[in-house]
Amino acid sequence: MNAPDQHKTEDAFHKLIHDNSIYGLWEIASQMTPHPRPDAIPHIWKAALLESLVQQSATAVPVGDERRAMQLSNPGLSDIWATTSTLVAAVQVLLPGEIARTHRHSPSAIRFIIKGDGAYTAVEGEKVIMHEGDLVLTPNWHWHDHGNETDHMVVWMDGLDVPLTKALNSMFFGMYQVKQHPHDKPVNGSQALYGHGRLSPTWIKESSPYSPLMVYSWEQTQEALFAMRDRDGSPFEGIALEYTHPLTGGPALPTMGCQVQLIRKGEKLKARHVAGSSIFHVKQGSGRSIINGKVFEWGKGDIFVVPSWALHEHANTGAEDAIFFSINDHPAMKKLGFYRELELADNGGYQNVIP
Ligand code: GTQ
Ligand code: FE2
Repeated sequence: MNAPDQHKTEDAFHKLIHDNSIYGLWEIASQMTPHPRPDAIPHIWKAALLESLVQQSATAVPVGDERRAMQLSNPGLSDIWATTSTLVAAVQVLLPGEIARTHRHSPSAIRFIIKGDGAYTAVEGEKVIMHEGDLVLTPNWHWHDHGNETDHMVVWMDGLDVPLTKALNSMFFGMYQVKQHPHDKPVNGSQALYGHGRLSPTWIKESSPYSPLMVYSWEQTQEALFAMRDRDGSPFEGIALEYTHPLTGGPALPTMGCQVQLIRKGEKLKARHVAGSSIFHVKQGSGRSIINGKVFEWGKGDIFVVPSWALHEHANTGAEDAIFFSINDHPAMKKLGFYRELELADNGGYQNVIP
């Protein structure tokens, strides 16, 4: 058989298999990339932009059935409801007197309070009072509503594992029958029970995959960070602390990790890859991160993304200590056996940190 005839036969064969919803491995094997090549790109949303949008949103959009939450959409992803392939972050605004009605969903959610004290998220009817720098949890399928009974605007960053939930075809959502679930539990009750570090109530037997502590106060977080300020910390992350489940020591939520990190004045951290994505909020300070070769200058209030496997390094170039709050998909990645870290070695080659 001569070559042209053979190719004709192969083309016919390809058409035949494609018409029957079949593809050859030889046609698609390049998708087995040597390492992750996410469509999500490194990106930063600057505080000046976010603050201006926050102010404008107050008059431009009411809190209707949906919350006034501006979802940060990764420019590289075709799915607009995604900041990374697994997580979405948003900036939410609640004005004095407003109530965001009670609902629940299978994605887990966190709030990190950016501006304003005294508003609340009620989780299963338990009011959790929010202060700047606090981390508030809304575990998967828990009824929640938000309210602002203060005289000032409150702003927070939301983080949810929406894209992960969608990828796993696990999205469930429901509205509560009435606007607000009865607030019939002690205010900040979870903090009274679980907010005392290593001291846990013995009479409560149940443990859940999510943390029973609904708020991690900034006061405690800051105290912990600065108590460790003189330690070496991580060469990649500085003084980095994970918010943990008080009963298990595991992550606060089963899918989404939350962490805070102190990058000291003058500190320059090392570069590495992580299989898993993160979204950072700059709580204070200023500096520079290089993500996949691109320089991102950051300052207070900025939000930026490190997609999976992007080579990234952070440096504090400012005049004060810098603090990041971040969310990541590492708990999900670890449970599924996908989590990896890879450090760039001094010789320019690679060296495994976690093989
Ligand atoms: O405040 O409950 O940014 O359900 C996205 C979905 C916030 C919320 C978001 C939500 C919420
Ligand atoms: Fe929600």
